[in-house]
Amino acid sequence: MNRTALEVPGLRRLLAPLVGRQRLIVAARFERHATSLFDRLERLYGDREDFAAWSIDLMETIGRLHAERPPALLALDERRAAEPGWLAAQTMLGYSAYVDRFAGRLEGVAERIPYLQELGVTYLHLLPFLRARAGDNDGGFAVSSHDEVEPRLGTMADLGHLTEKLRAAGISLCADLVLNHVADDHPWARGAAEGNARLRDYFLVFPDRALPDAYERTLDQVFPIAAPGNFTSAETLGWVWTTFYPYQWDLNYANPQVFTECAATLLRLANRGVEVFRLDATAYLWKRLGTDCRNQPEAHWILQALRAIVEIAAPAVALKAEAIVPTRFLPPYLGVGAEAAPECHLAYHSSLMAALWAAVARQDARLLRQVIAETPPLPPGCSWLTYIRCHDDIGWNVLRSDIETFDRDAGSYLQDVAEFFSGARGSFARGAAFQAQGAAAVHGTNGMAAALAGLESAADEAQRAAAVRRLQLLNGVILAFGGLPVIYMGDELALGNDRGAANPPATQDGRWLHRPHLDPALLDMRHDRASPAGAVFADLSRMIAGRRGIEALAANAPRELAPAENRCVLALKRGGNFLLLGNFSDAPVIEPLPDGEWLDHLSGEELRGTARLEAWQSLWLRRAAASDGRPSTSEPAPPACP
Ligand code: OTU
Repeated sequence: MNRTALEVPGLRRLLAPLVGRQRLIVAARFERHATSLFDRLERLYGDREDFAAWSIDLMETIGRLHAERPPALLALDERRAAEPGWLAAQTMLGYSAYVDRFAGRLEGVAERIPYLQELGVTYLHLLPFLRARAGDNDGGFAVSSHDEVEPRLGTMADLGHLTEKLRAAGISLCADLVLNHVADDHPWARGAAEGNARLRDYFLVFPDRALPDAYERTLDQVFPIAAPGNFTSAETLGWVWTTFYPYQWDLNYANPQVFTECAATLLRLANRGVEVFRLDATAYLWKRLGTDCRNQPEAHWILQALRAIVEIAAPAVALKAEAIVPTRFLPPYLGVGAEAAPECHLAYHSSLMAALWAAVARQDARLLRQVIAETPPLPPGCSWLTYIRCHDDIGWNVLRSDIETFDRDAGSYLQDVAEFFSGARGSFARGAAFQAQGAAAVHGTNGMAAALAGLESAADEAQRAAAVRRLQLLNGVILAFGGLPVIYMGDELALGNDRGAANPPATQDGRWLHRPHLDPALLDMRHDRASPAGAVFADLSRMIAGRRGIEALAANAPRELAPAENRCVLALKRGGNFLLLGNFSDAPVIEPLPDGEWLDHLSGEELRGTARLEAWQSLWLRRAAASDGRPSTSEPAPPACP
């Protein structure tokens, strides 16, 4: 197929519904992105007979949806095109919440905008709010309609009003695009089950167990106890691919119509004012026999094609990869690597998140240093999403290969960490193991940050203060690391576990332990520094405000590990004049400082020569004078216990 031959009719169909200046603008964008778009589409679907007709229809769909884009968003498209680095700025701060748990309904979220502004939030991720499956629905990740808001939470009109208000407040809305699967009661799944052959081809359906068994030989399991296996028997269809819960049917991206549906869903929501899409479970989009069916090249081509479409039709939009995989698999999602092309703007750094907690459990920062050393610099405009908690469990297995660089027995290492957070051996943590039965199994850990950091078990003032310092230490790293830090709702107020969701059987979803409602009493306490809620809120607010003024903390500014003498210390340099020191241990330590005068941004204290770090204390040091006498290294420093 001659590519240019398709681009010409494609462009014509794309522009057909557009007039005036918008026609010229879109034509210019097409000029820049069409080659990569058609290249990826051809790689994916070029050997199909209907490829030419399909790809031209896709252009028509894109043009039609662009024609519906409201003027305010067209203006935003132009603004963003002029500031491609917006997500990487150190002024960006994220917040993630379930609509109902945060504010009841979408209208309630709008009422909480002043609170978000007080915290400094510029990016709000609302967990899935589209119509979800009746009954169990994985917290909304089983979507039944892409064109309706879940009635409990509001309406499409409410969504439009909310995005308008958020935009006016300088807050970008991030929404989930659950592109890997739909609910079994979505019209596509219903149609397939009722015998519609066109819709059956939207799913991965097998008449018997032959192929499912062959695939299973190399597949992992996301919910090994609550949802074992990757296939579900559906009466009229046979076996349907279901990576997650049996009621979440994986979509068949080998069918180009599925790609069109996905692109159209994205553009329709973008026209409602969604500015960032959290592309759920991106690693799983393409299946290949004999592999773990994650991170396949085709999954990247799909994302690259979506990116090109966004560049043409809604360039204000940013894409975020939710790929919970070891760090070495992440760069391609951000357009880094041999065969890479622009793909997502953001990617979750789940290894950093898990390694932070592992450092707390082991009182040892070596794994954390290893993960940071392995984190490559990103192209301009891209950013890591840094976080300490989210609505999911802390998945430990992403860390295996990093642990193996210094400890052959990654299994025992992680087992030790997971046990620690479940409260074993007198630990201060009050979390729970997720999808792991028996002492040897390692999967994930549930629990709110405050409970994991020791607030729930704290019996006296000293223990409470230690827990608050642990939270400040962890939050300090995600704020200073160089990325878009996202606070999980309630963590800013040391909100604890949802006690009503404690101790469910492993066959149920234990993640509800850390999905509590925002407690209005804690909100009221936020300015009372004597309360844990107020102390955490004050620490966080101080760091957020400080960060805003430090350009060296932007995502694209240089990051480097500095040597640390104590194994429990993380020393992270941002440029020549900013040094984060964090003590991941319950004993005070002395760390030598690089030459010169240093000023702790958090306490205002002046330091020279050495720094004494109390248990779990962190310092944000800024150089008072110039010149850095001390060499830095990206090697993990040698162990030397306090
Ligand atoms: C994502 O998660 C969501 O964040 C989960 O809440 C959903 O259950 C899931 O997709 C299905 O939609 O593997 O790469 O706790 O880390 O399920 C995506 C396990 C995922 C999650 C995992 C995850």
